[in-house]
Amino acid sequence: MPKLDSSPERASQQAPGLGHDLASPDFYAVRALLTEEERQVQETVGRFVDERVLPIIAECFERERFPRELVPEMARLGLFGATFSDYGCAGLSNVAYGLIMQELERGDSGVRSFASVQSGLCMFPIHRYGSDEQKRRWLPAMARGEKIGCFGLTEPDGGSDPGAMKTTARKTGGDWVLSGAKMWITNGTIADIAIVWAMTDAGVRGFLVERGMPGYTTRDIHHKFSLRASITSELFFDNVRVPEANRLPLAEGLGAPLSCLTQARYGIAWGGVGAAIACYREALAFARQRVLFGEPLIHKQAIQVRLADMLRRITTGQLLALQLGRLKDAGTMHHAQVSLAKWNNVRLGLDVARDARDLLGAGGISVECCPIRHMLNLESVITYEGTETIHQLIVGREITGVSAF
Ligand code: TGC
Ligand code: FAD
Repeated sequence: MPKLDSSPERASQQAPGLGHDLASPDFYAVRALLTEEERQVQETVGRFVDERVLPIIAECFERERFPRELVPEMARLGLFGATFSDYGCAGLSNVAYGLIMQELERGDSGVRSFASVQSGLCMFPIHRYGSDEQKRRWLPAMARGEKIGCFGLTEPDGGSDPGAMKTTARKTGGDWVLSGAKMWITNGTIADIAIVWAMTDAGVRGFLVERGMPGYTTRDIHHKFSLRASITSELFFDNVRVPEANRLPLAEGLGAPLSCLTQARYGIAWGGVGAAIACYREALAFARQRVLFGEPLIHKQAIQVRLADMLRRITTGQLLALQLGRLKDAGTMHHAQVSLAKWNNVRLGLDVARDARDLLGAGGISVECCPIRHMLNLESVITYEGTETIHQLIVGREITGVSAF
């Protein structure tokens, strides 16, 4: 069998075979399809996750604490707004951005969520739909991690149908007056700026609501069994006066917030693979060392079938994400392709996490083992950014031409 990676660190973990690489399974030599820069980005972020995220994340999850101390470090690595080449951003390819998301989610979905929201849901709409002044004011500070953003689309009465939103913005004089509430908002209570989508007489519009504006309040949602290392909040708007200068001038209609979702869903499609890799690695390491019925578990056919099935899912997810990234870099990606990838790769992450949890036996219910944390996190990931059903219906609409929502 070919040796996949000759670095001494990796080689020390290798036994013969293609799927054994504990550092990162690469059964179809996907790494060879990356550019040198993309490989370097993956290695750098992978090191950050190994050295800075993994040592603290179980404690964060248990204590319901977002590791905010990591934000400046992520900024220094250029992880925020990484695909933009202006305003102090790194100017990376979409594939490199995807690999960042994969590595972060190998650490924890909550850490990837923070980066997704900052980049895909906040910096993206300012970059795409904002005025020059809004871009100059917010983007460099957000790239440096000095200003944090959140994205308010979902409302208490339902998230799948954002076109039915009840939050309104009325024009009075030169200003807008926002009324309503948003729910399940990542980063809400720590955000300096909220990208808020509201219904106006002319349809959906986007507003930059700043912390401290009179009538704007936020509150954390507690008692979550999922994404415990991520902040999830409610936003309330009690007649908040927002100047016209804080409206995103180029955002017109529901297509604008939906285009932001495309960015975040793209990152999640890579992230699901990262979570699966973390679980697979732990299951494989356990199966190698756990001796039952006189021999390590890897000698058992049923265990090999389960490991093979995990690797099959991861490998198909890697190839899907990479081709999606190449389409995005070529400018030809369609949002329905993102839906299929988000659906497939989060589902595979959840399935691998659940099976790895079981393979670890009783120990698998401990927070010290990563699969149960990933499994619980992925219950959020499969719901947010469009539920699995919504993505199935988006693909169904592409096949049939019939909207069945
Ligand atoms: P529909 O008629 O399909 O679309 C209205 C207009 O928007 C266009 N469009 C898109 N454009 C870009 N990207 C997309 N993904 C787009 N989807 C649709 C569409 O072409 C149309 O344009 P035009 O010019 O013809 O007007 O609208 P609909 O009301 O039928 O809705 C369709 C549906 C159900 C797919 C949509 O509402 C939907 O995606 N619902 C799910 C909502 C959702 O995903 N919410 C996520 C909230 S944010 C979040 O969860 C953050 S988690 C953060 C973290 O990582 O922590
Ligand atoms: P609903 O829309 O009420 O759906 C309920 C059920 O009905 C689901 O199973 C759904 O699949 C099903 N369903 C819906 N429509 C149909 C249909 N037509 N046919 C068949 N079945 C259907 N939102 C933000 O705006 N910003 C954020 O930062 C954000 N962060 C989040 C963080 C977390 C941890 C979580 C859990 C959610 C977050 N969300 C955020 C909200 C998320 O986007 C919504 O939860 C999601 O869009 C689903 O909306 P809902 O929860 O209201 O479910």
